[in-house]
Amino acid sequence: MGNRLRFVAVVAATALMTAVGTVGAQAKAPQPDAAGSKGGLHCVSRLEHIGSSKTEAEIVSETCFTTYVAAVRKATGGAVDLSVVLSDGVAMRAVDAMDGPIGTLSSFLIGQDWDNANYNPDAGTKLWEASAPCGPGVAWNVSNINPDWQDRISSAKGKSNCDRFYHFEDPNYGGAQRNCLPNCATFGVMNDATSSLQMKP
Ligand SMILES: [Ca+2]
Repeated sequence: MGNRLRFVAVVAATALMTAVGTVGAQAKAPQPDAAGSKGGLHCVSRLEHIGSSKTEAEIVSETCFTTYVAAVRKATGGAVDLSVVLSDGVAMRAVDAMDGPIGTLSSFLIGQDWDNANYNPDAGTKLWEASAPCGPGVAWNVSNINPDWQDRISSAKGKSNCDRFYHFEDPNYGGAQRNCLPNCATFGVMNDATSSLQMKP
């Protein structure tokens, strides 16, 4: 077991023990998630930089899963597998505890958005996957998010050193904005209003 896998296993086990100790019966088994589909609530958008840019990016694929656990596994290239835990809520707390780059050489979870406020996954999550974490000169700007997630985002967390996660009302980074540094539990006037994003170090 490599260091990363050992770390993940320890985090997952710790989160599981915490959940059992504090919320007990709330945990429930995740749904089957063998095949990603457009029908699942937990969607991973893969980003690639456009041309030689290190900041402007485009969505090159989107895969949706029935569980958050399966979406995290996809977004991290399999490096973070939390299928040992009993619920998406426990898995989310395990990911919360991870600092620095989360993923492998070519797949990193760089940001998370929730349809609901307060990181409640019941209405869906959007995970942003990219080939590199945020770092000096490297950011991930999405000038127009997919129509199925426009005007939905109500909470957010930047990951993988993307400590500034900016949400904009209009495409191409216009209109009102909500700056998450890196987390926003609520969005105020920007609730259900996001059309473009910037994930920056
Ligand atoms: Ca919403």
